[in-house]
Amino acid sequence: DEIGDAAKKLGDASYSFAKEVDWNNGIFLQAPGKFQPLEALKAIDKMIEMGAAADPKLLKEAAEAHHKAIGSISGPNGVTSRADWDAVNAALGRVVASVPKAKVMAVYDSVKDITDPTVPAYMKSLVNGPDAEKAYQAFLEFKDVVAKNQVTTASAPAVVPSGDKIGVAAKALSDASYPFIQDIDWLSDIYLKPLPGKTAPETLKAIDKMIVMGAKMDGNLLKAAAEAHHKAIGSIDAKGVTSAADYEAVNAALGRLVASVPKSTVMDVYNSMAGIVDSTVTNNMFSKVNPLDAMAAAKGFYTFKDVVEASQ
Ligand code: DGD
Ligand code: CLA
Ligand code: PID
Ligand code: PID
Ligand code: PID
Ligand code: PID
Ligand code: PID
Repeated sequence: DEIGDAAKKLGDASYSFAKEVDWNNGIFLQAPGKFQPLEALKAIDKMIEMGAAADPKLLKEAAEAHHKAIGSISGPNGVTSRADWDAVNAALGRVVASVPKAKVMAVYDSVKDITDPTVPAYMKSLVNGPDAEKAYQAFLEFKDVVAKNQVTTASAPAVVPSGDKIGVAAKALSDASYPFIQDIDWLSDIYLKPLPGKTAPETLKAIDKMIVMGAKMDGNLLKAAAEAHHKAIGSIDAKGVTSAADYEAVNAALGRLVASVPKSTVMDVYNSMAGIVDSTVTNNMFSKVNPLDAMAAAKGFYTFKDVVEASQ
């Protein structure tokens, strides 16, 4: 297709840049300017809306392309192969073309709002400048091809199941865990801190398992889960806590999503995460909330999971 051909040209002009970027740099975990959690949440919300509007099949293919690309990484900078670089660009170009332009620009504008204007020049200073300029020029040509193939209306909204066992169980889980949710400091910057003692390549292995799980999920249920998060963001209070009803809808949506993939795929995520999250992290989280609330939430979760497993 046209976007695939354009991605080859983009690769010709941008792969030297890709090789120069230190993909393992811890700086990418930092906020791109002043830490403003509620403004950042707005930007995430625009990405969620864009994801919810995208063609689920193309999202799945993009996740698969990223998984493949992780498999061909080489060298100290963590760069993927030239062929996989092109394939990721093509897949993302197709995702972008599957949503109306305004949804893409809403992401751009909201990310701009939280990005310090000196960030781009600083990033450029870390690589060979002319290579960055060449890559940007090629991106501008690529985007014209994407725009030419872009839809003007979003894909249909998700079909949300109702009256199912997971929905019923989600109410019990949410009643048991909402007090815990209200104890958590959602506006803290601790969630942006690197995991103690873990390197980027180690963390990437766990992310890869999540990508694999995402690629196997039912596309309609994934879209429904994204829509539920978008609605939940719309009802947050000053501390970032969503309403009880929207929290319940998120739990129901995520439970159905988990049930749409094999158990072993879920356990691969859990086991890889358990390998990088040590008990100092979970104990620290626990120390900041009411212990009884956390234990009631945990009990609720371990009951909920049996219902999910039964529908899996
Ligand atoms: C936890 C889990 C939460 C950990 C929170 C930190 C996670 C950080 C993730 C960082 C992600 C980095 C990348 C993000 C993206 C970056 C983008 C650039 O507190 C365990 C041990 C292992 C815990 C770590 C693994 C958790 C993995 C969960 C998957 C998360 C995937 C999502 C990641 C983020 C991305 C989302 C999009 O399981 O867990 C606490 C448990 O720790 C406590 O141990 C459990 C035992 O496993 C269990 O067997 C049992 O003993 C239990 O239960 C205690 O404790 C007992 C009774 O048995 C119960 O019935 C009940 O009564 C209970 O007590 C009541 O207290
Ligand atoms: Mg989420 C999970 C935040 C958008 C899909 N997400 C998580 C949690 C964290 C979070 C609270 C990971 C850390 C953890 O396990 O803590 N997400 C979060 C934010 C946003 C967001 C702030 C921003 C909008 N997510 C989002 C979107 C999607 C997802 C758009 C796609 C639709 N997210 C998604 C999935 C999962 C998460 C599939 C998870 O599996 C993971 C999670 O919650 O795992 C348990 C602990 C969790 C909480 C504090 C909240 C849940 C409370 C449960 C139901 C009860 C508590 C149990 C116990 C005390 C602790 C967990 C024990 C553990 C062994 C499971
Ligand atoms: C400017 C000035 C003009 C010239 C110009 C110009 C530039 C405009 C630009 C630009 C626009 C632009 C847009 C970009 C957009 C990037 C969007 C990224 C979206 C990320 C998402 C992430 C996610 C997910 C995902 C799916 C999940 C939800 C999420 C589901 C259902 C200024 C040059 C024209 C770069 C969507 C993918 C996992 C949140 O206009 O004179 O330069 O760049 O998890 O969804 O699961
Ligand atoms: C524009 C203007 C509007 C019209 C429009 C428009 C277009 C927007 C577009 C577009 C946005 C867009 C985004 C694209 C992004 C591509 C990103 C590619 C990333 C590839 C990576 C590969 C890799 C890896 C991997 C992980 C490793 C690092 C690597 C570590 C730690 C402008 C059309 C709406 C195409 C990251 C995955 C293995 C490098 O808005 O008027 O057209 O395209 O190895 O990580 O090692
Ligand atoms: C233990 C001991 C026993 C008792 C027990 C026990 C506990 C086991 C547990 C547990 C397992 C477990 C699993 C959990 C899994 C969470 C999985 C999260 C996945 C997140 C994903 C994120 C993403 C996306 C997304 C879609 C995108 C891709 C991504 C596309 C196409 C120890 C109690 C049985 C919690 C997939 C969603 C946006 C990467 O066994 O005695 O306690 O928890 O962006 O995909 O866009
Ligand atoms: C298990 C064991 C296997 C069988 C199995 C199994 C089950 C795994 C499961 C499961 C995993 C799972 C995960 C669930 C996670 C739910 C997470 C809910 C999060 C809700 C949030 C709501 C909110 C917001 C929001 C953003 C705001 C904060 C809030 C800020 C900055 C165990 C079946 C495979 C259900 C985060 C979105 C508005 C609070 O593996 O044997 O069954 O379920 O307002 O952010 O303000
Ligand atoms: C213990 C012992 C067992 C019993 C038990 C127990 C307790 C475990 C616990 C607990 C685990 C736990 C985990 C918590 C996790 C919270 C995760 C929150 C994530 C929030 C995010 C917010 C954000 C943003 C956002 C984007 C911004 C950055 C942020 C930028 C660029 C010990 C009870 C099971 C509480 C990700 C989205 C706005 C950070 O296990 O016997 O008690 O709690 O602002 O992006 O700025």
